[in-house]
Amino acid sequence: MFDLGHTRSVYRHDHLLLTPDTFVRAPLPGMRKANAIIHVAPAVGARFTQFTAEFEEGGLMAPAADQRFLYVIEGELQMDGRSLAAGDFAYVPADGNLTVTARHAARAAVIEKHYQQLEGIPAPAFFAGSESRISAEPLEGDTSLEVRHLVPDTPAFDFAVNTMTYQPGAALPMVESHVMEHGLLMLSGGGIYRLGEQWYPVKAGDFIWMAPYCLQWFGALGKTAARYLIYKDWNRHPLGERR
Ligand code: UGY
Ligand code: MN
Repeated sequence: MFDLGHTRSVYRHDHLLLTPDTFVRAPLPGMRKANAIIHVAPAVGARFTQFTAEFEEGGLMAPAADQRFLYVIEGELQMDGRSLAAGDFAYVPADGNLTVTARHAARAAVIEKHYQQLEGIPAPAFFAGSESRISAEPLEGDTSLEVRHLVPDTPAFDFAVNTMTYQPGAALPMVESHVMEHGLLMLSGGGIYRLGEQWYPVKAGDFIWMAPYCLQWFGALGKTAARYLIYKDWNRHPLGERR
């Protein structure tokens, strides 16, 4: 049902908030019985792309041209002879050449980024994991805000993906502004996100892109925890040189 042209989605020079009512689905090359909702891409100035891959029964997604991180949101996916259920994730290096298949309907968050190699440091290898097996770290000692690092913090990786879980009322301790950009998918709950000069109500299913230096702050509202999956570029010199 259209809502007289109204939506919470916004597109500003330093951020995007995209709500599910504005999502557009189309298959990417190499997808069969599957669609992509491309949330962010170099088309808006981002240096990565993030999309939600939606699989039908028997769906397939071909290997990526560069490194790929995949987090299963719903259902189960098969990759490299293993099954990944909701909350499981996998990292595939640029030369990984791994196809993703779905026996039944499933959805995954997919992040792809051109890999920036550091001189003398070998590129990372494939790995898979499960969010439930990652230990939670309180953010700056605040136990009501837990961070789980899904990608090892070693120099071989040029990005990080974390989940952040806020108990109702928990908030970021400061307004952040940093050189890293973010792709953020709200997984559950909701709250208020400050982006640039605006404050937005956000909830599960929403996607946010924050450009470098976008002012950002979040406070969780409601009676259940708010949780999001967040990407950032990481571990590389801002001039992009191989050092
Ligand atoms: O890792 C981060 O920069 C994170 N604290 N940012 C955010 O949640 N907007
Ligand atoms: Mn941040």
